[in-house]
Parts: sequence; structure tokens; C-alpha cells
Amino acid sequence: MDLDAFFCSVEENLNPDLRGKAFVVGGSPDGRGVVSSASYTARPFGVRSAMPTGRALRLCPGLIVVTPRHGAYGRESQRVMQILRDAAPVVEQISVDEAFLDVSDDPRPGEEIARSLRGAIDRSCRLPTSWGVASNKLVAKIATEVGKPRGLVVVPPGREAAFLAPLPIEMLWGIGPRTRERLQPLGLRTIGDLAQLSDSQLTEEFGPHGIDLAARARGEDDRPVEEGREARSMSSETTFARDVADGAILNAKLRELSDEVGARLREAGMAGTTVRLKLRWPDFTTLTRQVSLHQPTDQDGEIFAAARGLFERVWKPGRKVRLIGVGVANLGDRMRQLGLFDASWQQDGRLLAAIDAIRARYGREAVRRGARRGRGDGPEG
Ligand code: DCP
Ligand code: MG
Repeated sequence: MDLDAFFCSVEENLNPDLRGKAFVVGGSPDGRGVVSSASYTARPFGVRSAMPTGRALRLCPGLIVVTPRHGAYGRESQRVMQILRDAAPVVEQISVDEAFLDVSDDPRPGEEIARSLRGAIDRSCRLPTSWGVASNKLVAKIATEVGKPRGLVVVPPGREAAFLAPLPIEMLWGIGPRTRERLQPLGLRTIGDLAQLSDSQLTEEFGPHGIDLAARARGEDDRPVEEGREARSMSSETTFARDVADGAILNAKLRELSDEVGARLREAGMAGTTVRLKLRWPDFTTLTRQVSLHQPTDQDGEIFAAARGLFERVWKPGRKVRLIGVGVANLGDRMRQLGLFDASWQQDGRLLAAIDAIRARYGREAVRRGARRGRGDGPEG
């Protein structure tokens, strides 16, 4: 299952005037923001996720830009996921709006299960979803995409390769830009083109990885649907209106993004063991670094400390930064992990819960962290 134009659909429920209009949820074009989600009315103009908002506006004059409200999306995502968990014995959530369900023990046909859940989510959350029913995750995911929006595509067992064959090769999972560059000169356009190559051609072109690639192109996948195994993540990032080389500003932004990710994790009841830093330089090259923590965290201070440590290792004073981002990955349900935490963590947790409650009532600006001086807090150390 994957929600259709997820952030946009939530916004339409909050503001029905948006319904049927060309709009995106994303950052401001002045701030060089990017599109998070594009409404289906905007898509024929070529507007897509991850595209700079300025470019989206040029493609689609009159496009409405809505500022993201992550709290609302997190809450809606949780409601949808709960409906799925109530209905299926194993649910693997792979992103805020996507999940695999293992219904192999259910005597009903997969199509019937999907249809009934699509209706349930429509009725109780007023959100449109697309569904793919197949014998494995790879094919189910592609079937979901093929049917969008409000799709329900069933691939009967044994028909996996035939279903994939006519589809463009980019739809195959794990075909990144680098593999794609190699495919083009070979004249491979469809997934079927790839499936037809011989083992020797495959290893010659793609190395040992080539054999796996062809197996995937035939729709073979034996990964189980696993609860909470997938590295879910939550992140926040900012593209500066002008490139920033000032350590104090970068540090403050890092702090702000860490606080934001922490608040969203707590809102979703999740904690993670990996902290990631993302930096984009003015020439658009992007660097990501990550560090593993000993215990899962949803705490602003711990996230910031880890992100700052990473930042210090890769940033040299004076170097300009275009984008900065902080993320937490390897997420799990916090309640399950709570036993691991010590008393001081719980105290800090109570403080942050109080701050979250105040912010929820009076807005983000109501509580600001006081400036702290001391070791490790200044941009230059
Ligand atoms: N998202 C984001 N930045 C991206 C991609 C996605 O912030 N580059 C957010 C906004 C999306 C949500 O995650 O609404 C889900 O991502 P999807 O890729 O499923 O995109 P949509 O749900 O918006 O559209 P679709 O109907 O194609 O699934
Ligand atoms: Mg989606």
C-alpha cells in the first residue's frame, strides 16, 4: 500500500478549497525550497517530488505552494498504519506512507483484502491509497506504482515476469542513476529487455551484481515481510536562501533541525539508533555521514550532539553550504525500547514532553532553547 500524493491529500482534507487544484506541499521558492508532494492535477505539467519549487512554478504557472505541516502528516500516517496493523498479522512500514502486508494466511483473495482496506482508509481517514497484490514485495511495490492513483493492481502468481516486462527499466527497484547510465548505451529500455540478457552479458556489464539484477527483472524476490526490520527514518533539512559559510548560523540551524526531528519522533512514538548528517555544497555535490548510537534516541540534545560531531569532521571553517539536514534512522517503536533507557534520559524525556505539549498549544515559537555556552557548543569548538 502507498498513499496517493500523501502530504497533498492531508492538506486537501484540512483545506477543501485545494481539492482538484494544481498545488504542491513544499518549501518556498524564495528560500530555494523543494517540492515534497505534488497534487495529481499538477503532475501533467511535469511537477514532481524533490524538484526545486521555483522550477515547479515555471513548469506550472499558477501552482499553489503549501507549507508543510509535518505534525499532521505524522498523525495521519499513524492512523493509517494502525488500520493496517489491525487487519494483517505482519505489517512492514517502509516509509511515512508505505507499507507491506503479509496476508498469506488469510483465506480471502488478496484483491478482496486490498479493496476492503482501501475503503476503510477512505472512510475513516478520507485518504486515497493505491494497492499492489503480488507474491512478493518487489512486484507488489511496482504494481502499487503502476495503478496510481486509487489503483488496485493484482499480479497472479507465475505472471510476475510478464507483468514487469513492458515497464520502463527505471521502475525496477534499485536502479540508481549510475546503473541507469550503463543501461542507456546498451539500448535497454524495458524491464523485459534486461531480463533477456544472458548471464555472461550481465556479469560483463554489471559485475556479479548483474545476475541479481536480472533475477529482479524477472520479478524474483524472496525477502520476507518483516515487522520493523526496515531502516525507517525521519529527517529535516533546509536549503539556505543564500549559501552559508558562517559557522554560528550553521550550528544554530543544526540545533533547530535536531529539535525538529526529535519533536517529530516523539510525536510518532518512535526512536532510532542512527543519526545522519546531510550537507550539500554550492556545486550541488551532496555528502551524507552517519553514526550509530548505543541506544535508540528521540531526544533533541542527543541528536544534535551526534549531528554536530559529524559536522565537525566534514566542515572546514569558511566553506559554503547550500543545504543542511539532520535525520534519525533505524527507527523502532519507542515503547518497545523504553526499558533500555536510564533514569536521566527519562527526566530529560519528561522535560521535552512538556515542551512538545506547550508548542502544540501555543506554536513552535512559544518555547525556545536558551543559548548555552560552553564546550562543544560554539561553531569553532
Ligand atoms: N516526500 C518528501 N520528499 C520527497 C519524497 C516524498 O518529503 N522527495 C514525502 C511527501 C510525500 C510522502 O513523503 O507526500 C510520500 O512519498 P511518495 O513518494 O509516496 O509520494 P506521494 O505520496 O506524494 O505521491 P504518490 O501518489 O506518487 O505516492
Ligand atoms: Mg505516496
